Amino acid sequence: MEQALDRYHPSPKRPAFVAPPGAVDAHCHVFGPGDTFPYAPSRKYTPGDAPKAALFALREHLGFARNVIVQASCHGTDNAAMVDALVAAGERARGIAVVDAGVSDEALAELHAAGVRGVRFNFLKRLVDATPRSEHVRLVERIAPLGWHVVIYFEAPELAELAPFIASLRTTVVVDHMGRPGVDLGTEHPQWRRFLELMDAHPNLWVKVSGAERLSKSGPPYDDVVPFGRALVDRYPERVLWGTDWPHPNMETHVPDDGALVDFIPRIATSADARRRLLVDNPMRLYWPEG
Ligand code: 0GY
Repeated sequence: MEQALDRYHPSPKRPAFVAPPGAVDAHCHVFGPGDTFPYAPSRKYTPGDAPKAALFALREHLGFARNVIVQASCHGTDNAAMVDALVAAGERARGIAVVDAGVSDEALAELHAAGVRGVRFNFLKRLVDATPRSEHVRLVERIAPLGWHVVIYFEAPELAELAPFIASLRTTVVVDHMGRPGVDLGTEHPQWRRFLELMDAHPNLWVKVSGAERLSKSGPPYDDVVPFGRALVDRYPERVLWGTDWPHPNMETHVPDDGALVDFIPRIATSADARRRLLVDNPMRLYWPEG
């Protein structure tokens, strides 16, 4: 197992870009603290603690209003740290859980009451052991009646194999981190075209234009990711979400400055209308449909 190298940025800049009122950071995590919410024995990495108070302080510092907190692999199927953060945040947060297909109806109802609105399927081999596809199918049947959706995390080379499964899903499906393209391959590469074709063919697919710090080969200010993010925002203005990805586990190249990531937003969403949809209208429709 990797050592805990991860620490989030201790003093992110205050962004120059002022987010519209009600902006949602739709992809972030809480980690631990480990002495209260132990990390899963099956985890593939041990993060530095990133507790809810630090997330909420960041939200205020960046000028955002709400968070969608995504269960990370280091907590396995124990959603307690994420749920604790949701309960503390009240209406200012929603959650995405990781659960087994055998989860009880009672547990699902409790998660829903806390603010969970979906489950995450993680296909990254460096993060999780493989789950049989039949388990995913069974779980989707369990969560669909709650009105929940599926968040899916894969890397672009895996898409050809995963596409039939993704296409079979009838819930809303949100793809993490732009589908993790190889940005050095460029936007004309078949790998990227395949992802756009899937998005085109399935209006229930959404995508997070997050993860610039992970996708970039050139590093801050992530110039090489701009064409990818902008293509998605332009093409699917009503199906894009954005998130900080705080606290950025498993970063090997640099410690991302979350303020700089916020300043990346106007480079990929180039009109006020596109930014309002990305940061407010779309996440509110998906996570706070009651308004
Ligand atoms: C992310 C990305 C990563 C980690 C996880 O569940 C996780 O542990 O999602 C990663 O290492 O790429 O979204 O936080």
